[in-house]
Amino acid sequence: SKSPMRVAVTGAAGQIGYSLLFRIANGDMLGKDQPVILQLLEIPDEKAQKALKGVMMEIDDCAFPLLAGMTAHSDPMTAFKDVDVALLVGARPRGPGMERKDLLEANAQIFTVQGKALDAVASRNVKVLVVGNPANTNAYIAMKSAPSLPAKNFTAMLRLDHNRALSQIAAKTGKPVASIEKLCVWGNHSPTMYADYRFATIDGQSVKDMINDHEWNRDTFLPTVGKRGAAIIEARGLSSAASAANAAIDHVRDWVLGTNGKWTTMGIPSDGSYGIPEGTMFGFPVTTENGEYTIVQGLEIDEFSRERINVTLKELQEERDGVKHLVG
Ligand code: NAX
Repeated sequence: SKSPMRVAVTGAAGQIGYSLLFRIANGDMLGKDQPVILQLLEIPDEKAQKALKGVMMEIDDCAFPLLAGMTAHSDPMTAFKDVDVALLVGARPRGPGMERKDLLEANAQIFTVQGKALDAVASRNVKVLVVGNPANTNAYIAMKSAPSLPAKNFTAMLRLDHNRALSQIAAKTGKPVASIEKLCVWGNHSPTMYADYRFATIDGQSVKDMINDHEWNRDTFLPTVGKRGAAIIEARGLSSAASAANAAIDHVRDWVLGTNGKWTTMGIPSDGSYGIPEGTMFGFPVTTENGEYTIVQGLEIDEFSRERINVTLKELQEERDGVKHLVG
C-alpha cells in the first residue's frame, strides 16, 4: 500500500476547515487509496486551540480508514514539517473599522511567516494552495518568502469562481455541469475576476453561440459570478464555507491526479503568458498532468476580454504595491 502523504491545513478550526478536513481524511482530495496525515495549524489563542481539539475529536469519531495520523500545532515550523500539501486557509478577517491597507498588512505578515516556515521545513515538492483572502496576494507573499522552493509550487484558489461560473452556465443552457468544457477564469479572486466562456463547449458545441447574448455576459453572468460571495453572505449570514472547501479539494485533486486534458482554472505565478507580467499570481486556464500544471496557450484575447483582464491585473498590482515594503 502507499505511504501516507502529509497535509497541513491552517485555520483548521474555522468554518472552511470544518468542511475541508473531513473530506481530505475521506480520500476525496488525494485518492481513495492514499493514506493521509493531517498537520493542523491554528493561532496560539486558547479558544482556537480548544476548538481545534474538538474538531479533531470529531475526526477521530469518523474512524476514517485512510487517516494515518493527526497532530495539532500553534507554530508553522512544526505544522509544516515534511508536508507534501499545504492548504493555507487561515487568514486575518477584516475587522470593524479596519482599512483595506491594514488588512493587506496583517495578512502580509502571516503569509511571510508561513512562507518562511514552508521554505525551512516542508517537502521540496510541497504543493501549496492559498485560500485565505486576499488569496492571490497572500500566495504571492508566501512564494516570495520561500526562495528555496520552486515558485511554481505556490498557487491561489480561483476554483470556487470557476465552479460558480460552471453552475451559472449549466443553469443558463439547461445542460449538465459535467458536459461543460474549456471554461476559465482570469485574474484575481475578487469581484474583478473575469470568467470567460468564449472557448467553452458542450458536447462539442460552442457555449458562446448557444447563449449568443453579449449583454447577458456583461450585465448578468459576470456580476453574478463576481459577487456570488457577497450574495452567499447576504443569504446565509456567513461566508461560503462548504463550497470553498469543495473548491480547495477540486484544485488539489486536479493538480495531483491530473485533468486528462481537460481545462480548469488555477491561480499561478505567471510565466509571462498573455502579457501578464512574470511572477504575478493570476488565474489562468490550465491542464494538469503528472503533478504539473500547464497554461493553455494560443487563446485569442479580444478587446472586451483584454479590458477585463487589465482591470483585474491592475487590482493585483495595487495589492502587491500595498505590501511591497514588507515583501521587497
Ligand atoms: P474563519 O474565520 O471561520 O476561520 C479562519 C480560521 O483561521 C480561524 O479559526 C482563525 O483562528 C484561523 N487563523 C487566523 N490566522 C491564522 C494564522 N496565522 N495561522 C493559523 N490559523 C489562523 O474563516 P473561513 O470562513 O474558514 O475562511 C477562511 C479564509 O478563506 C478567509 O480569509 C476567507 O476570506 C477565505 N475565503 C477564500 C475563498 C477563495 O475562493 N479563495 C472563498 C471562501 C473564503 O471566503
